[in-house]
Amino acid sequence: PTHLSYEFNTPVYKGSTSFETGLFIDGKFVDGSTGSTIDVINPATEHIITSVSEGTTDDVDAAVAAAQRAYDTVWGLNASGLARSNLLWKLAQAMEAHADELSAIEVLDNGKTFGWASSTDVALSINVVKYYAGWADKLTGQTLETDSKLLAYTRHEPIGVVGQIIPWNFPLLMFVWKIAPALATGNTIVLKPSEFTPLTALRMCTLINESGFPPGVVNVVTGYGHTVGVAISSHMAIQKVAFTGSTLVGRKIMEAAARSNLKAVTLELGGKSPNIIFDDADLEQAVKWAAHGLFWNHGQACCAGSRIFVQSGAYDSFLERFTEKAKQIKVGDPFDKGVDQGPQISQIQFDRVMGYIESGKNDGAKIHLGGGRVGNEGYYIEPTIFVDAKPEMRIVKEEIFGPVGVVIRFEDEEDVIRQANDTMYGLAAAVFSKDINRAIETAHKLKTGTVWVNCYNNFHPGIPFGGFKQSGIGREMGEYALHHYTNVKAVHINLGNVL
Ligand code: TXE
Repeated sequence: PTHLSYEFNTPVYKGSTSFETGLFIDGKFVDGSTGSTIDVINPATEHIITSVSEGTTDDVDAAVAAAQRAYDTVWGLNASGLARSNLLWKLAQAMEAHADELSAIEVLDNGKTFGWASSTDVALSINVVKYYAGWADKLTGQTLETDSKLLAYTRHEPIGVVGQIIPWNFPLLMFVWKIAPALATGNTIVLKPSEFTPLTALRMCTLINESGFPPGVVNVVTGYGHTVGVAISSHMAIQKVAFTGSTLVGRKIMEAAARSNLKAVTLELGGKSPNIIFDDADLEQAVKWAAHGLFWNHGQACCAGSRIFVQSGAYDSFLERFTEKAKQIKVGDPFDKGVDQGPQISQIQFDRVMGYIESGKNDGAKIHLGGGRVGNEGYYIEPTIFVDAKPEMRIVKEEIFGPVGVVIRFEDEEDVIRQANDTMYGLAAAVFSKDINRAIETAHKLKTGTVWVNCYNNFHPGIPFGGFKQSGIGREMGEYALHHYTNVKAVHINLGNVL
């Protein structure tokens, strides 16, 4: 199979990596059935980094067969919770030993800065693996008595072979959010990374092998959505599919699941999250978190706070300080020191984001800051703030997935809650106020799966994350995610002679 050897000689990281980039099936790297490959592009330079195997429907079949074999023999009901816990813990330790290397691969492949890759993507990924290592030997059902002579108990059994399809914005973190709860509960996996960012997933496969997971427990098939993704979501032997990506594709996954074997579906989709700043907020804090909420990961976060609602009394002062803050964001090579924002992931996403900026201008909103490309190589876009936008404009309604937000003035609580909830999405929201009663009351009225009060983008392995409305189905992380990877079996026992 194809192979990547890379020397990082950068201001923030010096080191090297070397790993195979074929399909990872049954514990081995193999070529795809047709032998064709997909080029992987560095978004900071637009140059090819390497190529990975292009998987096919046949390759998915081979991966599912390996996963089923592993499930039936060495995993599933044949591996104790303690054994699964130990393996997950070893994987977390292997990731710790290779943390800087994983961060560097993520920067190369995705364009996020080294600082964020290591402090968030890699650090949180390691903690998520440890968190689910802790669950693996603590999974229990219930005992239920309905009559003195009748006893029942429930078992939370693994589902079997599960399919997982992930996007490019947090390649390693999404890989771990998906595999860790599935492995803790005893499932085997066929996963497809994004065709734009397959590298950390493949590096993880070598760490999974080194940690001692039996072959076939985790299988990774790189390839395109319309081939490998469709094969996974419509596979008759895959009992559950978990997806993170666009709402458009989320719909297709559900359709494929419905048409094939009615596999269980969990979806983590897009958002257009409101960030509400009341007059009585600590403005310095609000400005800091609003900038982080909108511009973190170059706006490529499903929970990005892209609609910033500011109450009239604080509007002018917020806008002035927020603009100052956004101007300080240094856009550039994500391997350089002091850089805050790297490139968007691809030419397609660059064009899409620039298209939204154009649409905002054409619809009559005003660009308050930015709006242009940075440099002429790499997919860099200026931090961009729109004002004077109307609720029906595309920049207010649709997910832009770039460093582009709208600041909207509001008058009172009722008004802002109505506007905040006026969206098909319901992933996240934030409220800034020093009045804790007002903040909590507002938090409870927002129709979103997460509300941050006086902060933004806080994540913890134990706290569930997921969407209301068209932002998704199910929850990632926490105890909640375990439920999506188990089937509940009720066993009835007749202790007497009850009929
Ligand atoms: O995502 P896709 P794209 C949003 C964001 C972005 C837009 C488009 O608004 O601008 O989606 O991004 C696989 N069957 N989000 O087009 O296509 C695909 O190969 C099965 C939000 O890159 O949804 C990849 O592995 N799978 C989101 C994964 O789906 C299919 C993160 C996601 O890609 C498939 C990413 C199919 N028919 C984008 N078609 C978030 N929630 O964070 C594609 N895929």
